Amino acid sequence: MNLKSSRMLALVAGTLIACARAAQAQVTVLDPWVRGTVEGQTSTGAYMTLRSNADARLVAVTSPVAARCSVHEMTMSGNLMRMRTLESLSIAAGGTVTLEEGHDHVMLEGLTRPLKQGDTVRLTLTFVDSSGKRQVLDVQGPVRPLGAPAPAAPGDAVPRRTTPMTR
Ligand SMILES: [Cu+2]
Repeated sequence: MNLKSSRMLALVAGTLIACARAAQAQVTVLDPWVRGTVEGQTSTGAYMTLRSNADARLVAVTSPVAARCSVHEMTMSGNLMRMRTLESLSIAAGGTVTLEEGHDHVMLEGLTRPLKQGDTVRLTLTFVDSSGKRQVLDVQGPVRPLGAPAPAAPGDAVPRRTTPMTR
């Protein structure tokens, strides 16, 4: 094998390794749930913990029970809590992002029906990794009634958010 062809081989091998790495990006959704509603209420929140072994972004959420789903960031403006739509939500490699009440959450708007305890809500989450590869995950979130305490998050003992958000 001459020098030129061995260089070519190294280049091909490098590309294959890069592809294999990109293919490994895997997001896991833990403990999804949705807050129940009362008659006439048209929006609610969905909560969950997201984990990824590689850099990834949550870029879209859809649900059959809502006309629109988006990721909202909660910020304090003086004494007022404000919600703002995020274009995407970043999860760093090996990191965890928790969406919980009073903090960042998935907003379901234009609800097609009231959500009662015992219902399950399907959420379809689309993630994109750093190579542009998409991963679509369907999860089923149980409905917890208004006023019921939120379940203990799996990572309660660790800081709520370990990865920075995309603004
Ligand atoms: Cu919101």
